Amino acid sequence: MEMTLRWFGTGFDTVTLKQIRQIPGVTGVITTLYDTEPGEVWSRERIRALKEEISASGLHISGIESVNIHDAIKVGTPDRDKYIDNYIETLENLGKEDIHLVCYNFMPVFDWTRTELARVRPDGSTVLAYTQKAIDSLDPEKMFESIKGDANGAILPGWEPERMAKIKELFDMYKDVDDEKLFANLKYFLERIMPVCDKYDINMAIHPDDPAWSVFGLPRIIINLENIQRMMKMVDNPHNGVTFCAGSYGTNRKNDLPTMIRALKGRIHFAHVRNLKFNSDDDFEEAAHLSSDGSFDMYEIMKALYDIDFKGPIRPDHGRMIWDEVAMPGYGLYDRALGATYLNGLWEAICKSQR
Ligand code: CS2
Ligand code: MN
Repeated sequence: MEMTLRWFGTGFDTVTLKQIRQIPGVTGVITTLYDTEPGEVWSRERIRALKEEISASGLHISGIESVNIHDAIKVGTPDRDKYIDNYIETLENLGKEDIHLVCYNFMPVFDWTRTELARVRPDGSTVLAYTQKAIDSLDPEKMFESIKGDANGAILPGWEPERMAKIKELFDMYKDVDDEKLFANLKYFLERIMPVCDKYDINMAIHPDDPAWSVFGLPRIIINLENIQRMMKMVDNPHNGVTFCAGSYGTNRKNDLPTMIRALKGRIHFAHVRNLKFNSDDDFEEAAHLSSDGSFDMYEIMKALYDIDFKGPIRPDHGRMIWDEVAMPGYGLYDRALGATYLNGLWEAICKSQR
């Protein structure tokens, strides 16, 4: 595996490449062109400029998170082909610039969903949290309004204000889309992009829906092993794989994370490793990466990745806000650096104990 950190780009991220370079063992970044909109073509020039900026800091691009999917593709509207053509052009440009990993998601309307962005934990740190009670009493169209005050001024990934301004239209677009329709639209998209992935050896890594169940009655399909296997079978190509996000699959306590990892051998192209603390089955908060701070056995998760001979990038995922840092919720420097260091420590111990 390669240890990496997500970086949103100069002007968007409070964390600098220089800081990332100084986290022991982190050699790559997972990045994006944060100011592009879903459906837009990424030019080769901009991709190259991003690459050069990152390599000048002594790091390299380990993958893209995300090239977002236009809603027309997820809904399957008549103009979807135009947006798929653009997506293919973006993949071609990434391939020509020697980038071989793309994380994306197929969640309708909202990307990840949390009801709080700054829940205070006993140690005084703040974290993202979810409680079903709050969702049940919330008007979905007010969701964005209800959390944006806690965003520390950051644009949250997947919660772009331009999209949220059209929230009514978005809900309307999805009104006839159920799980089956969403699967069919995903299949259509994957079938069209696989030739370019084959040509440039690009691994597509779908990110799970977070939380891993339907929110506000919207269909959500990338939620458990059965559905991932269905997705992989319906377009059976090794380039059609997954981002194994422990914190997202782990929201559903029926998902046995190490077992899932072992079952997905060869098709996990990217891993997000983080921990959650459950207060009840439908109330959880994000914890430090350390096993004892949350509900997951992080050793078993890393061990499973080791056992399947995982060679792709791993990144710590959301971190707590600690030491008075002001940053995008989940994406400060300090706690993710602690997370990366802890995961590297587990990995070293696993490797040495296997000798
Ligand atoms: C991320 C997602 O911050 C997060 O929760 O894991 O926003 C993720 O980047 C996207 O869903 C991937 O497309
Ligand atoms: Mn994730």
